[in-house]
Amino acid sequence: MLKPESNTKRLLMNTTGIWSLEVNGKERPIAVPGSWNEQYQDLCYEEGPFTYRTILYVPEELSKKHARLYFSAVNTDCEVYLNEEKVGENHIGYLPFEIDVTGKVKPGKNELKVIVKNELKVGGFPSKVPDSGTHTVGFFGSFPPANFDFFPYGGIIRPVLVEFTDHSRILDIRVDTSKSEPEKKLGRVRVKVEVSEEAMGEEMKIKLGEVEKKLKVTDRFIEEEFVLDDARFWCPEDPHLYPLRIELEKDEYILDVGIRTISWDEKRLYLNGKPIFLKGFGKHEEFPVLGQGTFYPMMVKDFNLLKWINANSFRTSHYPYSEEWLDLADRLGILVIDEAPHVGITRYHYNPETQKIAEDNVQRMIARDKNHPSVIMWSVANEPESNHPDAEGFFKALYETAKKMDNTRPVVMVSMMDTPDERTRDVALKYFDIVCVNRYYGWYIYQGRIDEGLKALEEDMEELYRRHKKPIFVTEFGADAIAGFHYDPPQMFSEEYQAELVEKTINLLMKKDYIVGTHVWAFADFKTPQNVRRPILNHKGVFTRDRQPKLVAHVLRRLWSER
Ligand code: GCB
Repeated sequence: MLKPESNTKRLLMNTTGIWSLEVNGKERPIAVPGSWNEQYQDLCYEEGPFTYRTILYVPEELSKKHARLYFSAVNTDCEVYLNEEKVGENHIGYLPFEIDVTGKVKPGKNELKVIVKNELKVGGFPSKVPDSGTHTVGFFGSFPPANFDFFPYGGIIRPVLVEFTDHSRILDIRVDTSKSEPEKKLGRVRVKVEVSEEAMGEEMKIKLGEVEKKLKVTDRFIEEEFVLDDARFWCPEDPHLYPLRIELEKDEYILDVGIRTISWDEKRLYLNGKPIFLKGFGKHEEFPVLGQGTFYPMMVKDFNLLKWINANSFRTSHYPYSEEWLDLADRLGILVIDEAPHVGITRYHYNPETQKIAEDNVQRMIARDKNHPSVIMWSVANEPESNHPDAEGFFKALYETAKKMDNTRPVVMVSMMDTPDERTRDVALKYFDIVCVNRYYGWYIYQGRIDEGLKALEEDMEELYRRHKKPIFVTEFGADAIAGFHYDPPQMFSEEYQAELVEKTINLLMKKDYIVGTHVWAFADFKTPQNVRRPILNHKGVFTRDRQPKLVAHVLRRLWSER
């Protein structure tokens, strides 16, 4: 599935703006994209279902075209109606879905209606704390009872677009540069194009940079290879993109291509054949008032701050972000670990039906993001209950699904298990290409004792490497600091404590030759469900929620400029 685009042969209608929301039979305005929870106090904790409505005015000539309704993401369950006819439904958040509405859009006025529900469910997505009713304090007493540590925002969170094209059109493009030979500066770009039945017999032009190929479409799947001598390889220092243009008589699609390879061995991760160390963050796509709605100024600001702080990567914890994040990452040379919307997975997910849904989600994430050079790794989940015996088959299947879709990138699962404590033995981690773990020494364990915590962390890492003999990526570590809280000697929740913990942890981990990355949790403070551990926000941000630096930001900027 291709992201809709506006070009000389495609027309995009964007419905961004004020829609109408029906709550208990009454209409009120609602912004799309956005989450309902932050636009109205009385809807803060509501799961819906609520009914969204907007009007689309369609010119006569467009109503004869091929029409694709594209929802960039809706959280979570939704039914879509066009002029009172049900045209589609979707049941996972953070991923796009499309509905073919050719012949269903009338010339003139059309009503688009979307019924949205964002219900936390035990064993579902989004996941609910299994036995929340029995606990009153701590993480398990959270309200809303999300089985994860960020606010469960609902609504039409990303743009809704209508794309009009000719019936003879390009359906999908896949670019693979993995057979390139960076040491010889030889770029090999395989381009696979899928077209509609109506395009058969037409002429197609495929142009990469200055090289153009012409061919006759005799199959719905077309494959071509471009070999570039003296290619400019995409990398953080030189994120060069070659424009790829696919043209049919009445359709075209333009895509930026970065030529790069990614590989790994027992100890290291390589970009274009050279070892790379991942410096960066886990983060969230959320902001006051918007909730989880797509927000372009925040993206630009975050990339600006990633560059300022000398980071080279981030993980889209704990769900795929708006597509523009990846466009910007391609353009600015930031590496991305792309994560499926699988957070808070427990034993209640380990059944064939949910496994099928999870496999589908992984496929949809890869289908959406496969062509981005910035995406260097797929993460199939964050912190599942992976010490449960039934996790093994479930995650093995997710690994295989991802590999079948794309065997050019490492596939990982982010685990909080597999510590020296036998009870945490991870039954699934062994299937994955790189060992990704979240560790909170000096915070949740060894509270207030950074140095003792670090000794334990070192033993943990050494044992982990001995067991797995694979590169280790510490995908989370960190400490809460409430901006403006200071204490000497450093105490938990002070800016000094966070800065000391982060600096000492990085200094320790960077000495280990099997560690390929350290991601601080988190890039910025973010809103969570209510519980005694969270004063409205999770305060592990290196930046505040409005993107101002804490003390640790200056420390990281220095540390990451030195190595
Ligand atoms: C984790 C989770 C992340 C939390 C973080 C924390 O391990 O992956 O979602 O926000 O810990 O701060 O507790």
